Amino acid sequence: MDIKLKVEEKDVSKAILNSAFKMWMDILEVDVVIVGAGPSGLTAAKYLAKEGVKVLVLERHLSFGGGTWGGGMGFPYITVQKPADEILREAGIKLEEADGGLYVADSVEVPAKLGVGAIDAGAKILTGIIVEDLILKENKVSGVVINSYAIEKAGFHIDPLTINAKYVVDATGHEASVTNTLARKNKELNIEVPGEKSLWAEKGENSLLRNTREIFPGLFVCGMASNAAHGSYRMGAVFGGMYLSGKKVAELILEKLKNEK
Ligand code: 48F
Repeated sequence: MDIKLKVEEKDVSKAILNSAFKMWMDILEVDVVIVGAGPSGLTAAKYLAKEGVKVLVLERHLSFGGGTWGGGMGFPYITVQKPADEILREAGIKLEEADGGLYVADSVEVPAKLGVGAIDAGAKILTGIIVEDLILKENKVSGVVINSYAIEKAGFHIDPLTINAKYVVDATGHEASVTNTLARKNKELNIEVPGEKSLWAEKGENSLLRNTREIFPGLFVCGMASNAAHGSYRMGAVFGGMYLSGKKVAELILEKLKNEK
């Protein structure tokens, strides 16, 4: 096989910079920013983008999938229960039946296919970006303040950039980092973020759906962030509530967007 691969260094840089510039110009204003590309955030992104909503997912790590990859204590499987199994089946994920009404899925296949599903539906996932604050105007969240996670990690004092959004979703998992930031920086809003309780799987799963809501004008919580924001239980390596919470937040936002028209 005699193949000659042609490449000029400056063309590589030019191609990357041109695409990055176009992309950044396009995402400065979106309908919905989802903070965190874990199971709930990716599910929300897919169901919003599928309906033509302009969705941007911001994830501080270089990979998407959040706390799914390692399964339970490093054993590469997660569990899901009805009716959330439908969300995984729709994404083409293989499920095996287990005791107690559970299904088991491969913890690498799940985030890979959920990510592809969100991207194919039209969502943009941007990794390596941390949301460090919110734009708060006239008592409404109207966007996010972002920085490179590498810059944050290095501890450099470099000012951030911003992205405007009609709605922001805190899908940051156990930390509920976006809601925490809002509460910490704006004491007069009297937002309490009690943090999650210890583990009680069934209670945790069910409260997750109740706690998935608009917690402050313009700011929604979903996934584990919604339980952390309400002082509810954690649930361990059962993920049904996460997918249903992502779908629910998408439905709540779709309703809001519809009423705006
Ligand atoms: O933690 P994570 O997977 O959130 P989730 O969707 O799912 C929780 C489960 O993984 C699991 C569980 C089992 O049911 O309880 O823990 O609620 O994903 C949250 C993502 O948000 C990112 C973080 O890196 C992770 O990938 N993240 C957190 N804070 C920020 C952030 C931030 N400020 N900016 C950007 N990304």
